[in-house]
Amino acid sequence: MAYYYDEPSRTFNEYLLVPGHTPATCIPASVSLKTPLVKYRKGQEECPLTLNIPMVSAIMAAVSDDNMAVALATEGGLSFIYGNQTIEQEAAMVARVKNYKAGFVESDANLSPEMTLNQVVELKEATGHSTMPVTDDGSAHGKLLGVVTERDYRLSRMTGEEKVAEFMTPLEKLVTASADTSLKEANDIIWDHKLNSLPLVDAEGKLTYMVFRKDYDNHKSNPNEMLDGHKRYMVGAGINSRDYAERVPALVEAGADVLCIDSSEGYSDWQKMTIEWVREHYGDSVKIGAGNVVDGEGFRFLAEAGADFVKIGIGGGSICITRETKGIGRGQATATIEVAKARDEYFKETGIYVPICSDGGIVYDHHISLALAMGADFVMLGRYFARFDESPSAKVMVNGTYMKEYWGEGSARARNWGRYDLGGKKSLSFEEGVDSYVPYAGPLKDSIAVTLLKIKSTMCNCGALTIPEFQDKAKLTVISSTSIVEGGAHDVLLKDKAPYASNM
Ligand code: RVP
Repeated sequence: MAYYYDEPSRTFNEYLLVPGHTPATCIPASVSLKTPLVKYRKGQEECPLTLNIPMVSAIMAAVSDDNMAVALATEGGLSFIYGNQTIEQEAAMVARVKNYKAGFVESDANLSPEMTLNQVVELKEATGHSTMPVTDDGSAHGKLLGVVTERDYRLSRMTGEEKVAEFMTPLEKLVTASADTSLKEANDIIWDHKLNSLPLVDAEGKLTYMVFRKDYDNHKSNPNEMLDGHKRYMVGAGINSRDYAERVPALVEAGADVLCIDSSEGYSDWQKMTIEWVREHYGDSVKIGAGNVVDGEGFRFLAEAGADFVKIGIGGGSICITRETKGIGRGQATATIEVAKARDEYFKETGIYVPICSDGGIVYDHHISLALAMGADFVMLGRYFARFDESPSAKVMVNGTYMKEYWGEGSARARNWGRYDLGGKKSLSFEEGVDSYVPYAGPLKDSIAVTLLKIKSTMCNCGALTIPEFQDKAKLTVISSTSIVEGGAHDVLLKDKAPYASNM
């Protein structure tokens, strides 16, 4: 006879935190959101990989490319580059993150000396950049001949047909620095010479990077940056349980800091075999997460298989219709609570702490706080990150409002058979995801700051300065459907929706 659970499976929206005592020392500025990403012997050693904020971006083509990875690592989180692309393409994205030098910009608005002022204006409009290096072949790494900024031309007094060579600031009048200049040195030169930008050139006079005054200021104001031992941004990458023998070496070679098997259902021999292959070839030096599971049994299976972290969630993603198409899944809150219990039991038995990640179904910022309180070490979000400038998807106008496109990996658009197929014909037999729009939300930096502040405030209301303390002290209550209504604005006529009322 089938097994029946005693309790219904619940979502985050059905829970609230009951505040605890807040000591005077407990203020958001003092809260640390550091959290372990991979397994370790808690209490006996340091976790080898720690997130500075408990947020990672989903392994999805509409969410996590190299651009998003740099933006999120800057804020202290981590992206998992999507795996539903060729091995070469994915490895190239990882390599671009690892080679990205914060503050060093590969110019995307470049001129050749023969171009005209009209073309300069066009390029400025297309890229939004007003400082343009002039190189012999008009490329980002050609021989540097000069620079054009808005101070070099006056549209009202020129015809537009003038050649760049006639009005650029030529090389001999520019301050430049050698290619091996550090960011700190570049900044000193910028300040000493009152510059807005500094071109770096190699021994042959070829342009390598531009350093801009404003970027250095940005770089300085990111104390949470996720950097590796060589001060490079950290990045994760998704893999599947099919082509791992080719994909893993390419990603490791490209510099991926952590991998994650991306599957809608992870309690399977395929995942075990993938982890075993990684252990056999790389020992513990390659970190690999697995999932997704929704109960303690699934967690234990993957922990025993050697997973470095375990991801939770089936069917809760905003674009996911797995529950409708296959009738499998579990409310995200219940799944998180149960897996957290299994994680703690496993720790008691073995001394090994395997971090868990609640993946999907985060609609409001406070859902992140709830997931953490329920025991998640970090959360994975797709919809949340898809809304920002930095996500790879298109920004489109729909009925007068800007939207970003967001589609599931199980949608016909993504055709990510590696994530859904259970063996056989290497194709998507039916859809488990939809194609959608999400409201455009500007730059990641602005929204994530508000989200993190909300989490820290909630933690302070519960008297906690760290995530483990929060998990220890949190008191959670299931709420009735009428109290959900009471929790929003009610019985008033809303004048306007408050900004940041939710992240929808
Ligand atoms: P959300 O943040 O609610 O948008 O959910 C993102 C998660 O949804 C992903 O991390 C993944 O686990 C899941 N997903 C991705 N594609 C699909 C699908 O097509 N069903 N589901």
